[in-house]
Amino acid sequence: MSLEKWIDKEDLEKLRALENPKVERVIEEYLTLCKPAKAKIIDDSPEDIAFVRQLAIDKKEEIVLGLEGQTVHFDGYYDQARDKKNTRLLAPAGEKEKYGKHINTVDRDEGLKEVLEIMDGAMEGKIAIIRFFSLGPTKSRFSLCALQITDSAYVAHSEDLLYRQGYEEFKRLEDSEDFFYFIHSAGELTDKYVTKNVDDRRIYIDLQENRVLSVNNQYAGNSLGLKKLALRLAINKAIHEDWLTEHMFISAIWPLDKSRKTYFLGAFPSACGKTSTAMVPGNTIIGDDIAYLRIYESGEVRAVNIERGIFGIIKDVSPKDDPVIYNSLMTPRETIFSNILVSEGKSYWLGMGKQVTIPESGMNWTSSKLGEWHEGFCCNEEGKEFKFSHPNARYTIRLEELENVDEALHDPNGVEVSAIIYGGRDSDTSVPVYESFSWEHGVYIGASVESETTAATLGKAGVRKHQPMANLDFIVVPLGEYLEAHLDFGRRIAQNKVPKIFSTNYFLKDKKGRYYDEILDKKIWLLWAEKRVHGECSAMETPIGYIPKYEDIKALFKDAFDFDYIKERYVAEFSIRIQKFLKKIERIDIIFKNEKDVPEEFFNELENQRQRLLEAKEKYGTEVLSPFLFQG
Ligand code: SPV
Ligand code: MN
Repeated sequence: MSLEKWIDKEDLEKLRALENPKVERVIEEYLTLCKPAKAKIIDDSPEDIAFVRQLAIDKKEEIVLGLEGQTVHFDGYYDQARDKKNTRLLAPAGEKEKYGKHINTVDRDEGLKEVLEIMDGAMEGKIAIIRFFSLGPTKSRFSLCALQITDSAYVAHSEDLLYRQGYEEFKRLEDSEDFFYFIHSAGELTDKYVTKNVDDRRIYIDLQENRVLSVNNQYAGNSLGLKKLALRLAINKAIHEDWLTEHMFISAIWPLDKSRKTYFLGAFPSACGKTSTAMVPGNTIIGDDIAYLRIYESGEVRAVNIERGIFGIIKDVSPKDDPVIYNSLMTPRETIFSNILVSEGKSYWLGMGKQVTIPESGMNWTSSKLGEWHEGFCCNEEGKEFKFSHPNARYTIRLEELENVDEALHDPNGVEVSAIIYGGRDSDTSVPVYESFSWEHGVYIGASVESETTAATLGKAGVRKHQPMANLDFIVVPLGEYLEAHLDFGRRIAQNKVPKIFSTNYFLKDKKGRYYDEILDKKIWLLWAEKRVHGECSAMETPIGYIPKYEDIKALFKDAFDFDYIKERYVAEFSIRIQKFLKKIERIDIIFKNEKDVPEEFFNELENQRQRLLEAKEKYGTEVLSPFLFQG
C-alpha cells in the first residue's frame, strides 16, 4: 500500500484501526486518481472536527461573520442549485430501457470512463479530507455507514453539521463491505474559490458499487455525498430489501392543548414548504428532508431522520413566518450561510422582514467577482440585474440547536409514524387538505403529486411537473417498482397501525393570482389531520377523498389564531374542481402507461378516482362543486 504518500503516520493508524480492507482500497484508488497533495483522516474527536472548520476558513471556502460560530460560503454564479441534467445513473449495458423516461441515465462503462477522466488530477495541490459518517442514529437497525472523500473543506464541514459522526460506527462494521462511498472534488477553483469548470460538472451514481462520483461543483445538493447522493443509493437499497427511503420530514404534531404528540411524515418537492411544515410553531421537529421507514415486529411503521441538521432555504425566514429559525440565525452558534448578501459581517436575505434595512452594498453571489453588489446593480457578465440574495440561498445548522427539536431525534428505534402527508405547488387544482380513503389510495395520491418548478433546481421556475412522492429527482429504480414497493409496504403493516395519508396544497390561488393561504395557515391543516388520526372529527366524503367540515376548520382558526375563517373562503378553497382533477388524471395516466410494470392496483385507484369524479359531475351537473354539497 502506498497510502503513506498522502497520509501521515498518526492518521494511518486511525485508518488501520478500522480494520476494513475495502475502506483502505477505496481511499487508495481515489487518492491515486485525484492526486491531492495530501490527505487527512478525520475521526469523531472534537480536535479533528474543529480542524475541518478551520481549514474551510483558512482556504477561504468560508468567511467568518460577526456573530460567533457563523460563516458564509459562496457556491459560484453557475452553481446555485441541483444540476439535474448532469446527474446521471450509470446504467449497465442493456438496462437503460428499464429505467423509463424519468430517470436520467448514461451507459455505465461510458459514464465511468468520462467521469474518471474528469476526476483524474482534480484534487491537485489540495488536501483530501476523509470522513466517516452514520446515515441515521448510531447503533440503530435503520442506519448505514458512509465514507466521504472530498477536497472541499466546506463540504466536509457542512456534513459535520448535518450528519452523525461515524468513525466508531465503521469500527462496528468490522470488515464488512456494506457501506456507501462518495468521492467529491470541487475541481479547479477561481481566484474567488468557486468552481471554474462548471461545464465539466458531473454527478454519476453507481448502484452496483454503492458509490457516487461528483466533480466540478460545490452546491450541497450536488456535492455532499450524504445528502441527495446517498438518498439515491438508499432508495435502491431499501427497495431491494424491505423498507423505504423517502424525501420526507418527520415532525411531532401537538394539538393546541398540548395533551399528546403524533408523528407525521411529509413529502414535498424542494422549495414547496417541507421545512416550514416541519417547523410549524407549536410542534417539535425530528427532520426536514430525508427519512428511512421500517415496519417493526409489532406491526407499526417507524422512521428515523438520517440527518441531524437542516440545510434550509433562507428566503422568507422572518420573525413572523419562521420565528424559530430566524432566532437561531440571529444568535451565536455554528451556522454556515450560503449565497446570501454579507455586509459588515452581517447576513441579509430575501423576505427576512421589514424590521431589517437591507444595506446598499455588500458581497454576494451575483457575479464571478464576488463582493461587488450594490443597490441597483446592473449588470453582471450575463447582462443580468440581480436581487441581493439568491432565492435558493440557504443556511446550515444543527437540529439540536433549535428550541423545538424533538426529544426522539437520536432514538435508534425512531418514532412511530401515524400519518404521511403529500404536498405540491399547485395553484389551480387541489384543496388545502384532504385525507385518502386507504393506504392504496394514498399511494395513488403520492404518485400523482405535481408541482411547479422552483429555484431549488437549475432551469425555469413555475413549470408544472410530475413529482411522484416528491421524490422523482432522486428515484433511481423503475417507477413501477417504486410504486410496487410502496403498495407492498402497506400490505405488511398491521391493520390497525396503517398511517393515514393526507394531501396538502398551500399554493392555491384566486382568480387574481393571490394565494388564499397565509404561510402559517398550514398549522390549521395539520391540526385537522391530527384530529382525524385520533378519530376526533368527522369529515365529508368527496370524489377525491375526505375533506374537512367548515365548522371544524373555523373552530381551529379561531382557537389557534383568533381568526375568523369565513364561509366564502372555505367554499373557494375546498370546492372540488372536477374538470381540473380529471385533466390531472389524464396527465398522470399517460405518464404511468408509458412506464413498465406499473402495478395494476395503481391503475385501479386511478380509474376509481376518475369514475367518482365523472359520477359527481353527472349528478350535480356542474364542474366546480361546493363542499357543502357533500354534507350528507
Ligand atoms: C432539495 O432541493 O430537496 C434540498 C436541498 O433539500 S439539496 O439537498 O441541495 O438538494
Ligand atoms: Mn430535499
